[in-house]
Amino acid sequence: MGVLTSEHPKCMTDISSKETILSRQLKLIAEAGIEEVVMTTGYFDDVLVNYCNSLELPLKFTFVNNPVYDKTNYIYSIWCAREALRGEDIILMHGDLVFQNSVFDEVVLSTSSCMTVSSTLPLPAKDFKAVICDGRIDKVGIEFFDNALAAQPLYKLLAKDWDVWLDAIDRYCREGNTSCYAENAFNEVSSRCKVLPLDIKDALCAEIDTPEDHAQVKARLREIESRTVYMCFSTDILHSGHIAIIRKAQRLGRLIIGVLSDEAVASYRHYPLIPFEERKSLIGSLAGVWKVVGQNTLSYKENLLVLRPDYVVHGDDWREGFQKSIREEVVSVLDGYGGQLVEFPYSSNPKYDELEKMSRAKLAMPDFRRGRLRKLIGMKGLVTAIEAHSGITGLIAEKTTVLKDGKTWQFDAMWLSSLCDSTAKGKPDIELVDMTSRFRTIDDIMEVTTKPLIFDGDTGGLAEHFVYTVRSLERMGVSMVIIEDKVGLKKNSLFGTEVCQTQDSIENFCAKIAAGKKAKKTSDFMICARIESLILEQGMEDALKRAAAYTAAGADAIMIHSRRKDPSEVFEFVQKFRQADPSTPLVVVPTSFNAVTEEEFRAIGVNIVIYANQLTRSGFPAMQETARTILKNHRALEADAACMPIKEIINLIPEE
Ligand code: SPV
Ligand code: MG
Repeated sequence: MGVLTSEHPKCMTDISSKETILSRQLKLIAEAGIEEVVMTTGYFDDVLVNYCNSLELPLKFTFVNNPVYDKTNYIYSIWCAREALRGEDIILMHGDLVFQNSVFDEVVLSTSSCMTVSSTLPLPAKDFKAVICDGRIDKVGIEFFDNALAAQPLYKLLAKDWDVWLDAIDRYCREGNTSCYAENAFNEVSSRCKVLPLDIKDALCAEIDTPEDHAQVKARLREIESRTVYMCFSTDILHSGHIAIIRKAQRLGRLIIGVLSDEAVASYRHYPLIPFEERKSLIGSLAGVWKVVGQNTLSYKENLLVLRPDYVVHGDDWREGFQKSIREEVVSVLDGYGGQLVEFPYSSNPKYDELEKMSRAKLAMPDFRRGRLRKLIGMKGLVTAIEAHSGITGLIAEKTTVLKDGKTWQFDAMWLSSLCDSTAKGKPDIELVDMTSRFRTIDDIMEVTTKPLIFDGDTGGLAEHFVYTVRSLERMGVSMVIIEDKVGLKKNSLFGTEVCQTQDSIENFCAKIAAGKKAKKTSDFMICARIESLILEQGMEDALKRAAAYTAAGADAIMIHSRRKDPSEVFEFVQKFRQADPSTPLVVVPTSFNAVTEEEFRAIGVNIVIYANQLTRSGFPAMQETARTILKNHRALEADAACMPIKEIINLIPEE
């Protein structure tokens, strides 16, 4: 090695601008959580000791000097250190060995004793080769060529195997055989210590013996360390499991983390507790993260094609479930440019499940839940809500997800319909079910869900009463109340003009809105004015006039209702309203005009689509049919096919 080693031992040779062979080895050892290092020294003993201490790594060193290092081989150095080594599982390595992180990780994680070998490298003329017999290492030396693989002196040795080898070293040295390799002693006892070959193929694990080796290893290390690794993070509660996977991923190269957008997180999990920008800066400040970027969709494709990382890292849990198709797409994109997927075993941890539960619980709290509807509108442009009138329908709204076109779909919010709440209680939808009872339904739903709730406030009652309703709803964490501009005995709008219904005056209704606005305590809570002009056949002009007046009175949103199958009057209203008012959120309830898709509504400027009664309307006939079947047959057998199995119904709602 000439001038490179004229002032220090070979292991202190630089292999990059910031590392020597030894500092790199010791850093990897410390990162793997190993605490004790036994180092045999010889040449420049004091330089080496001072150097190791100057690195300030969390390692406890035991230095053992071989006083006759120039006359013996490393078998004797090990013998000198035998007392410090006996009875322990150890990693054994030569001081001039350079290996990439993943090689060391594999050695450390090996559950049996092993030696690194390569099935792809040509057999070296002068260096170690290992003879493999019955799947284990039989002989190690430079002289073996048959049944042999290139091998490097990097071992994991379990105490039971190592002690056998150490005894053989002991025997050798006592007999004066101190100029051979320690492996000569191993070869005599290999049948009694089971060391398996660990095939590292083309990965870097090389000794530096010459200036040429040195230049080559430096260049390979530079290439390896400039590799990039990509991971996607959606979490807003960072725990030690995340840190552990970041640590592992960064060992493969420069770690880029794609932080999932709020919208993408909300589409498959729940609304993030911490907004995107904050999650991004939090993750970007973690040690070992080279770069953070946004990931706008659950699909990795867009980012992978731009960043072309050498590796994508993920837990192996995504091989099943809704992430399976995302994984398949990642594999195919990586195949396209020669990238590699690295999957770490996923183990669910009750501690982390508990944290996830706590964050869900937080989402359900009034202050967290209330503002989420406004945020979702801002984020998505168009949000969907489905009817809920009980705990169980709330759970359906909360948990139903559909995987389609590689995306996960779920409802954004819940609609506590007066029609369905009344129907569930066997009562007509005429404001007969009083607020106390309606609040109980809110409680039932809130208790088992986290999504925002839109409350159907009917007419809102007298303005003097409405202010109290607003405060109660706001306190409970409801996001929006919708009140309709009718007075007197309210009937369901879908009756239209078939029954007697009276529309409120603009002045009166504006006063009610203004009173509600004054009563509310947070900017999160929204009061939506519902216009019944089209239902009551008062014409488009009236509807638009009212919309302008209601927004001027402070309405946070406008709902336009219609009971026509043909959506043209709703479309006309939305388009005309949007010309005058580009921002006030617009709500529709497409019960009659149900052929219109969400995308069509979005395109004309609608912000909330409410599926107001479909769960009640589908559940009721199913129950009625089951009752009839039992009556007809005088037993329940025939009804069973339409029923959910008992086991499923009792498991439907897990106990907390
Ligand atoms: C409800 O669901 O109670 C509504 C919407 O108010 S509608 O029934 O269409 O009037
Ligand atoms: Mg209603």
